[in-house]
Amino acid sequence: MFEKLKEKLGLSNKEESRPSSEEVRGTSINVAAPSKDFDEITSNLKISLIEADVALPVADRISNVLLKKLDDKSIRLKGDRSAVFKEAVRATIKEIAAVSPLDLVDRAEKKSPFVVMFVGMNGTGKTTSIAKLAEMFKQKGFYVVIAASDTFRAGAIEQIALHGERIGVRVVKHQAGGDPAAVSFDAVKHASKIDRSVVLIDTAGRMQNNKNLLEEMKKIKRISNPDMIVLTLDALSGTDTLNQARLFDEAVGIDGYIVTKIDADAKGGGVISLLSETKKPILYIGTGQTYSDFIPFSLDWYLDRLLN
Ligand SMILES: Nc1nc2c(ncn2[C@@H]2O[C@H](COP(=O)(O)OP(=O)(O)O)[C@@H](O)[C@H]2O)c(=O)[nH]1
Ligand SMILES: [Mg+2]
Repeated sequence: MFEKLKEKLGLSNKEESRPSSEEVRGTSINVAAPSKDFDEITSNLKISLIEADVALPVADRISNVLLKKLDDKSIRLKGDRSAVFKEAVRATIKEIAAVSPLDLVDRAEKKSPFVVMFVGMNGTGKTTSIAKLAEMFKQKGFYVVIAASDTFRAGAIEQIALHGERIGVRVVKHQAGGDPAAVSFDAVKHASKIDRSVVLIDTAGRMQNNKNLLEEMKKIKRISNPDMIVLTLDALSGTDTLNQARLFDEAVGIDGYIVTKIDADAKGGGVISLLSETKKPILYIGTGQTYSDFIPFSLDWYLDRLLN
């Protein structure tokens, strides 16, 4: 997924900027390129970022910070100049997208039952991510209960019940069309009797303008009193990622994200906007459809793929 941005950053074009072999043989050389060069580099970078789905204000911020970094000091380098710019770009994005990390397992160790409610648009991967987390928590020795609170979409209860059977965790469910808040209440009540328990609440996909569903989501929150609310976002939604994050945060308050389908051919910029504009952590990323295709998010890991 990262190839496009990498290419567009213009960092792969080493020919133009490579110092002569004589220069390279020296120890450390001072490039001191004229600042109009830097202007051009940063404005190219800004265009590339926007094309890679980074939101305009974020692309602006990145290119301004980069320009300042490059202007502030003459660049000393041994060898490949593009590597130096790459490092400057990496440091700039790290600075702008830095968010305090949040460890879900660590939180769960400290409170039982640890209740997490999942929200997100239809098809973004709530149910799949819950199954992946259920498997992970089970492997770590937690007692896992899933609340089948998507009572709205046809087949949703069966889908999560099947995951529960496969993984070997309890799924609390009512009839289709039933009250999703009541399901979450029962799941929390059941888990309260057991030490080191985790409750994962699946909910129905929300459409931006569906007021009933938004109200229902608020009711599940009120009744289940979750320790955390996690929003799932599809990496393929590009610039809409940020809109979704803001909408759900306004409605129920979001503590962190799971970004799914990183394995698909997304441009990758949405993640940078999301972090820098909301300053909330990405907890995990989904990298495929099987339970093990799930890894804790790290900005370094992400930037390695973006820039190397
Ligand atoms: N390739 C890929 N597909 C995923 C990932 N996460 C979820 N999916 C798929 O996305 C589709 C919708 O997922 P689902 O969990 O039902 O979404 P929900 O409507 O939010 O509950 C399913 O076909 C999943 O297998 C992921 O990380 N990578
Ligand atoms: Mg679902």
